[in-house]
Amino acid sequence: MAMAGESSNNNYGDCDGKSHRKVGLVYDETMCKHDTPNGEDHPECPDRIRVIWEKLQLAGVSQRCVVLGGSKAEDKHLQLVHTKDHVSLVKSLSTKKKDYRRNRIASQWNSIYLNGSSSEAAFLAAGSVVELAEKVAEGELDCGYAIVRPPGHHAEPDEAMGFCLFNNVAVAASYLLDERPELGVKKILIVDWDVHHGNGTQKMFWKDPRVLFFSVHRHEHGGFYPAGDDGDYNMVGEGPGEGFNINVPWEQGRCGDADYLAAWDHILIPVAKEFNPDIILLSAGFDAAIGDPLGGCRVTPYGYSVMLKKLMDFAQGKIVLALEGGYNLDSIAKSSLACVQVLLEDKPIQGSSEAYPFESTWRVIQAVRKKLSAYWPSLADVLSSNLINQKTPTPIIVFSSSDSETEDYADDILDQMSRLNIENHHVDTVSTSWRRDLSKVDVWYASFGSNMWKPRFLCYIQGGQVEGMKKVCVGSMDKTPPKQIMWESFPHRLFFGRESSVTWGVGGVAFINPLTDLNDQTHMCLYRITLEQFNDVLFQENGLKVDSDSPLVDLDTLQLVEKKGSVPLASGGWYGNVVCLGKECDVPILTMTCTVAAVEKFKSGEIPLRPPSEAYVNTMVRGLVEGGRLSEEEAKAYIDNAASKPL
Ligand code: X5A
Ligand code: ZN
Repeated sequence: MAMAGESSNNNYGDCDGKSHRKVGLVYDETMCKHDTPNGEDHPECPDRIRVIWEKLQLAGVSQRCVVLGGSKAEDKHLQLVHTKDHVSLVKSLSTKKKDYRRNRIASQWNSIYLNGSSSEAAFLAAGSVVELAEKVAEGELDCGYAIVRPPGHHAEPDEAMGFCLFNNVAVAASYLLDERPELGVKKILIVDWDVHHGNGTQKMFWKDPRVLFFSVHRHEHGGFYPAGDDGDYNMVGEGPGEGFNINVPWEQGRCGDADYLAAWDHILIPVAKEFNPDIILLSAGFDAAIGDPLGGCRVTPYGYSVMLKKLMDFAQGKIVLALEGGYNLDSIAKSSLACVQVLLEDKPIQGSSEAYPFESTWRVIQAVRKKLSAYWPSLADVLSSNLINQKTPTPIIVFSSSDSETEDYADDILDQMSRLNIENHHVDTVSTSWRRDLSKVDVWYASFGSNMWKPRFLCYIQGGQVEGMKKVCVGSMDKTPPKQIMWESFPHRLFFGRESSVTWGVGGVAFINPLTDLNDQTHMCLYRITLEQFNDVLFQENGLKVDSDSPLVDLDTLQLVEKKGSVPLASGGWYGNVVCLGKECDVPILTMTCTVAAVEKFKSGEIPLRPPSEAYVNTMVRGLVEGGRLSEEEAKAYIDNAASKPL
């Protein structure tokens, strides 16, 4: 069993005489035994809680906490939120000795694996949160952190899902309210900062005004796990529980400290003041942390510590953290340490965040405030435009720093830029006519290859070079950044062909079949740019110079593309076919790919299909992940699939 338990102490007054808070920690090695049945890798792995525990020990903070071993949940407590059937099914898993029977049960749930120790771990995880919450409610401890697994917040009354078997936090909340009325806990605030929506917890307290459930999560209009509308901000609870369920559904990935703290300052904190909880339970998943492979967000340990600190102003600091998700071992260990240091109140929080929230963040926050202001008057004020107009600046172009030839490249850029200026001058006096006309027309450029990564695409507009690129781009004559960016999927087949490219070296580049196929979906990042800029992108994509006297796509060609769907260009080149994918806000969506004839040659093998190079894949994955379209896992699988399926 644990090296925990024995190191328990009550040394919460520090040697400097300052009184510190009595912080409980639960850790029990037994919960590491829950694992995949055949030793396959899985992000929800035993090392998650081990690395957290080791970090707290190495930092010397666990020694200053009251350490508790795990304790098993009682059936009757689990049944406060789960059905009898669900509790006995999970209990039976340990006695069903055959793996195949457990595998069959697991396969009937969504994202669940089971082994012979899963049941024991699940009972310990739930029981440990109950025990810790009880001690905090009684006042024996001031606050605490239960380092438990399997996680809990996806588990529904009659269903395990999303790596969760029992809803640990929900069981603890119901236990305090229903089984221990003498403790005087009448109102509980549950905060769920796991990157996923706490669908299970929401269900369990849907009609219950004693529990205010607040979940902030990546939602992407229902596309992010757990998919659907449950995590929408319109889901406010029902009956007596109406207004006591608050969802903050991010529309995109990459959210960081600024976004989370904005949700705290403009939603959670004002509501918490009005609700005035007797205790706070925190579904503390660390999968919104920077570096998490599933979350794609960017919260730093500093961000977590500020969020936690702000919550400690309520319920006289009675707060219980329970681990939920979090899959980057280093990130979860550091974030956990930052949180425990806040619980101990041993030193001021160090750090800073410089960015502003995303535009989409303000949109979400305003929508939530509007919807919830019917129940929480403090949300009724309109946010000042000074506040919501603070935006994160466009990321600067990243130059390769690991490359030994950096200096040559720098020279190269200077060289090309200066030539560009001369040409600019020349263009101004001689052949500006097409540029002037086309600069007045907007198009959406739909990218499906490396241009999905914004810094890479910006090289075609502003000039420059990013990690992995072999050459410097001169950019467009008009260096204005895209006016708008959005993501969409189109029913075209993505594939990779050609032996190598000038930009990425050996390996295929991305094409789409210009013909639609309703069985296929290609993710595309759409940039709203001028038709002049689109021509400069086309020039560069096809290896041509940007100082041409005539455009590849003029106003007549644009009309033709809109009418016919696609038009091959005189330039030839790999991307010698301009395709119109439709319209958005009355602006045509254009992309560039090969011709239908070339697709036939790819099919017959006359032109080879080729998987993309590593640098190219990495750039596409970065685009999909940083653009908030897919998780890293999903992005890799998506590209892998396109690169390996026969045409
Ligand atoms: C607890 C948690 C995530 C499930 C993701 C399934 N679950 N694809 O983070
Ligand atoms: Zn999660």
